[in-house]
Amino acid sequence: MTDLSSLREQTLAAINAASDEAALEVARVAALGKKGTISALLATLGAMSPDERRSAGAAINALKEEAAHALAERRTALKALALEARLKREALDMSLPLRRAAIDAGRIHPISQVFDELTAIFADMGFSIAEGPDIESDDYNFTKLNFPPGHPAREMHDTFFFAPDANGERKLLRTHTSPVQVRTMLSEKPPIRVICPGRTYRCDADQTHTPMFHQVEGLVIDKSATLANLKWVLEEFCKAFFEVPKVGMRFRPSFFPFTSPSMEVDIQCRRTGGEIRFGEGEDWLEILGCGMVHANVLSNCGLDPEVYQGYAWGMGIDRIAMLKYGLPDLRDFFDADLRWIDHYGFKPLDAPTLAGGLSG
Ligand code: 2NL
Repeated sequence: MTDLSSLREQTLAAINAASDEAALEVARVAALGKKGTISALLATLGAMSPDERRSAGAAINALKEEAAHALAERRTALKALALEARLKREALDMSLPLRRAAIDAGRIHPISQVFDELTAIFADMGFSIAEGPDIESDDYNFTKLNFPPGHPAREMHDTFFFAPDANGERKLLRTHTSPVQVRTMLSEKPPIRVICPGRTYRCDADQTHTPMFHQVEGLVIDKSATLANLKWVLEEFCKAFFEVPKVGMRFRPSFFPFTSPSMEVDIQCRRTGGEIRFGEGEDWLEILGCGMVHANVLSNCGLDPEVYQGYAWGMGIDRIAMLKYGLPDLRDFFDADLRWIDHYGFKPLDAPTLAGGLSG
């Protein structure tokens, strides 16, 4: 019986010392497995006399039951411990800020937004979008547009010139998007209705000028494309863009080498305390230049001015983006400041449409 009581102590100690379920299984097999200590004792019963068997059998079976009970208790305790450890390990930190989904974190730059708005407005009027290279020939940027070499109007378009190539030709960074219209006239048959958005460059840098800026120009060529049509297109554009039901417009005579007659266009507005409202008030704000395409430009681009005529206009995107969205400083546009774009930018899924609203 001393054997039995020390076996009992050993077995219970091993069970209670098991620190995880695997160790507990080892203890179970050692005591109650086929070759376990208690199973071995049970196997000795067969060789005993009936009397011995009665008393030893009861004691051994009691030990077996006690061991089984201890195993079950230890298993429950280990499960509880494991759960507690897991809860501690996997605790949620409620103080962490929510991570913004990529689609919510990105913002559309106001210039891209204005490009998209212009695209929606002019696409609705049957215009297509044309694009061309930023690096242009002198011919497409100037000469074909009726700025011959030495013409004084070239002085307003000082830009960045590349070293002469093998033919002595000096490429340049385009000073307006007009060369895109030149390319369109040279490659397509009238009727032509295009708008040409893009980057443009001039040798200029101060509070209101950056060396790279953005323009949109429009061009219509047809057998009959008149000044009256031009005025209608621009008025529809202004109402749609500034999101007002009507707007006063003023056409003042001006000069551009590529148009004749040429005009600058002002729109009616009211300035109150740093805010501008369009379509009301007594103030005027210049927003674009326009005119009838010069006969020289038509013939330089392969169109017979006796058959075709056209109108064109051009405007600075950066400037109209500043006006529409109340952006105070042009230089902020190009600083790549994430806080600025977060504040002034537009949500990527709020694409401007005429039906759904241009600026949300
Ligand atoms: C302005 C004025 C203008 C044009 C651009 C143009 C293009 C061709 C032929 C004729 Cl190919 N005209 N473009 C016409 C008038 C004015 O821009 O102040 N832009 C910021």
